[in-house]
Amino acid sequence: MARKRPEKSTRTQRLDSSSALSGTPAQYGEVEVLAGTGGETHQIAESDENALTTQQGVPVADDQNTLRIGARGPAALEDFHFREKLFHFDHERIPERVVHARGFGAHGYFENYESLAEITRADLFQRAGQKTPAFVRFSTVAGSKGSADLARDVRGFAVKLYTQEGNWDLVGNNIPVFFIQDPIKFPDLVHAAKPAPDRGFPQAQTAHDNFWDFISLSPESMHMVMWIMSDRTIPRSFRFMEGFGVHTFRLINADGKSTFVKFHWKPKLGLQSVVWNEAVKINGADPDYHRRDLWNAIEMGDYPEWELGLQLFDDAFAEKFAFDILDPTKIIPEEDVPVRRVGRLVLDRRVDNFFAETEQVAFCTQNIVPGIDFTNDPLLQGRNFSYLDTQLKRLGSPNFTHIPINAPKCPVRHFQQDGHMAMHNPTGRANYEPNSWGEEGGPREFPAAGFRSFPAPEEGVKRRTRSETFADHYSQARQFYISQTETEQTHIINALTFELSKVQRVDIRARMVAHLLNIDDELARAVATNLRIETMPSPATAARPTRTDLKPSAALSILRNGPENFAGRTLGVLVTDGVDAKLLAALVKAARKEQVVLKLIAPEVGGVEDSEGTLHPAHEKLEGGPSVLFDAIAVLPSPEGGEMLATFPSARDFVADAVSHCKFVAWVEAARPLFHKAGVAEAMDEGFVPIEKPKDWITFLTVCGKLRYWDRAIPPR
Ligand code: HDE
Repeated sequence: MARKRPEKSTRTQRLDSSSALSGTPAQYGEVEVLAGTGGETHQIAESDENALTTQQGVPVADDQNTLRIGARGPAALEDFHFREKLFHFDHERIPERVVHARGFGAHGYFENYESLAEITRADLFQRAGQKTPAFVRFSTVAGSKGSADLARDVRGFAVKLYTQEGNWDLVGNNIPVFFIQDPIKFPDLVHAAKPAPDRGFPQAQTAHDNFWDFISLSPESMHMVMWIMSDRTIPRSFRFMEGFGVHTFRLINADGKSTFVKFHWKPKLGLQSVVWNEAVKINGADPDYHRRDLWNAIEMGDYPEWELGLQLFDDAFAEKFAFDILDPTKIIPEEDVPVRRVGRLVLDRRVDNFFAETEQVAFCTQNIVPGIDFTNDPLLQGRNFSYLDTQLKRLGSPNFTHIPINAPKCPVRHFQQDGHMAMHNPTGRANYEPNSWGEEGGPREFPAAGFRSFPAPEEGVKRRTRSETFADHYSQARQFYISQTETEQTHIINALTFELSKVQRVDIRARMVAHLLNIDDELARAVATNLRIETMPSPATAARPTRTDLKPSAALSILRNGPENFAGRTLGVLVTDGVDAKLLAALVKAARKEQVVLKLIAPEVGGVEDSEGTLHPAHEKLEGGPSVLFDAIAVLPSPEGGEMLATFPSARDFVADAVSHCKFVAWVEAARPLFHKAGVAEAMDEGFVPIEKPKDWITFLTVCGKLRYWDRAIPPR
């Protein structure tokens, strides 16, 4: 209902002398003034259209002062506005997720390339070009909501697809295997990884005794250990990582035929990670590095994209495959079952409200649609219980599907009713079925096309057990390790060394080395040497001997699956007053052509004046824009600027870090004094690209397609 416009001349506002500056008038005595003449920035509603109200819709006249008896007297209990405001504030938080608390989401769509009707009757796969709305939430696992983005951790890759036949949640990770084989171990795994119960630290990291104690007592986790110690757990951005459904699922066609499937998400921009020393520094320089990257990419219209890949196989393959397809600690190498790319996922819309969307989104592995079904992967079966249960705790009501982000975008008709916060309430008399109320009796079962479980025959003895076919814990760990490039193997050795060096109990360190001996002898010996373990332990007792006949798989390496171009990456350009105007203009042009993002870094954020007198505002002041935030750097000072930068520790770090992180460096002659002081002048290798004329930028940006100059050795840290 429209409210009456307040009379301008009768409204009062209280001012203090500082209000014009601060924009937040406080009360130091009362002054009667005309509405709208308050502080310069403090705005007063001129009409009811933007009048502040209480939750009950009552217009609020004063939101700066509580109601009190006398200027220095007690507060009045009848101040309903104050009480309502504080009451709501006190209850603003919902429980953070026990795992995957820190996450970031975005909207988009899935587009199907071709009809997959032969394999599945799932509606979203029926027609070429069909688009299905999607919401994706990426996350880390161990850290709290406020932890830093570049913790060494698995990343969640949870996709909600709002299909015409209900919501399908594919709740995956950026690693295709998991630590454990039985869901009953999940609380133990998570407890061991999270801060210790007595001290409440360490936060968002696995480099501590409890984690490695549990892991070293759980040989089934060794394959996953290889993945988490690789650079997969320090991705450059969500945009450059793969996603995996992990478990084997079923696709069911209209005839009821089942095909086994493993789901993959392949990033269009290729795979890319950072190095550990860089990750540590990024966490300090920009703890929101990954969420900012996703936000910025979408804001710039550079929409992140993944292709959905299917590994499809039948019972015959499952029978002859060396490992159990129900074992979530195993992959099926892409060389054995190729990944068929069937569609693309595009993220083209950022959230409007973080809480409403990213925080309240409720993924449930049990959310599947006709045409998709579960298998007996024990972890998947356990997850199907856990996710629904956790949503009730977090969102507080069985009506969490009424929240827009969780609501299906297809018709929903049922007799479930009432409960906290019920938003959609049935009308009419019938709230049960079967009923005799005819057309007014509400929805009915739909045998023709409703969801039916695949009628897999099941039998067995009821007992607590683990299948014999799950017993090989080392062969695929070894296969992963031998599939890595030398650089990546070095990173795995360094990561294990770092993590185990933080473990105080020497017996736990040795126990891990005993497992590594079952994976790769050189790996185990390198880690043992780095830890200075004087007496090599015996290999851990293995339930099955390690197979050495598994072939390396190129798909498992990040570096073998890079993009070979620099598109979507960021170049940090260090400039000073007097920067060569022509070179800078040519760089801007070349970067635009190659879809590279430029960030100008300058001694002052106000910017620099180029050699022709044009002012270029900087994106970052030098101290706020260390080179760890960029994929490559260009150092373009004027001659005086080069001498000046050489005296700045932050400029020296800018260069030295980029070099030690194997980044490509574009440079002009005037950068030499800085290089000299940064200690890199002696080591200028082919990763340093001199820029003398505008077209040198093309050479540089082409070279940057390799992302890093790995030939520059990184000494173990
Ligand atoms: Fe989860 N997991 N999980 N998980 N998981 C949760 O659900 C759980 C597992 C994954 O962005 C929780 O809503 C059990 C594997 C992602 O909101 C919880 C087991 C994989 C997300 C839960 C697993 C995942 C979660 C916590 C072992 C990769 C974040 C909050 C049986 C395939 C989803 C929540 C988001 C979240 C339980 C193992 C991925 C507690 C019991 C394997 C991406 O229900």
